[in-house]
Amino acid sequence: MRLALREEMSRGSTLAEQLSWLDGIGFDGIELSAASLDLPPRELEEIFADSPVRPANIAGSGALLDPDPAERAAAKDLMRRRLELAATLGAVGLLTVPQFGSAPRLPDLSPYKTAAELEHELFVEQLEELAPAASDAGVPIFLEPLNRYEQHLVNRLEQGVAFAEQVGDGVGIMADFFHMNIEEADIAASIRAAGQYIVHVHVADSNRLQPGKGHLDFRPGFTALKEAGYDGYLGIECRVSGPYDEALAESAALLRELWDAA
Ligand code: LER
Ligand code: MN
Repeated sequence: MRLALREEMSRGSTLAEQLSWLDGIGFDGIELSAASLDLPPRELEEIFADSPVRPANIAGSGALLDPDPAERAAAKDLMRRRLELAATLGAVGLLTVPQFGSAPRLPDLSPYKTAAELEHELFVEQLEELAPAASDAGVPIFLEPLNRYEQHLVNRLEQGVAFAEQVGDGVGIMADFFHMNIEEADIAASIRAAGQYIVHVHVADSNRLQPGKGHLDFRPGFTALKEAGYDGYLGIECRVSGPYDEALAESAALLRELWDAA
């Protein structure tokens, strides 16, 4: 298991400074999701060449289901460019949120199709167009299930797996303990059922503070991940309570301890 932190949570005014800070507090990777993605790929390669901290994953687009066709086309272009970047940098894949918001933005065309049906079918078509690019690049697009207040299309792991199975090669899912804590009946059972489809994991506690500051028991989920052969990152994504560096270093140590004991 390796530990990563979101770019937005990493201290420093340049990516090089952020990597150096992450190294200092014991992190192995960074999730590229902010300003770094505006840098030319060559510059990113050079910055990472000077650090032991690895690019864990790259943010994909959250606009694949935008009602505007021009926005959807731009979202697919962005996904293709970022798949190439993920392959170049050796990231595990493209973190993709199917849509944001608790209600569809497409029109309700019932009795022909409801908005939810249209979204579902459109998402399959979008993924079918992009999956060959992911397979060619050798890095998957992985879908992030979010809780019902942030997303409505994919709330649980099994819903992400259904898309991945329907589309085939090039599509996986991820598991975020904060969202699973809200949406899954049994986190460990859901992880076991999703098994090999899980390519990345986010961790935050029940209250979305750093692991250790809420009431979530990570151990059954970690055991299930280990049984599924998961050896990727745990990416911390949370608000931080306490002195920032110390609090994160302490949480990182706790996660390593819980993982080893699971
Ligand atoms: C949002 O709640 C979340 O978990 C992020 O990882 C979305 O990219
Ligand atoms: Mn997340």
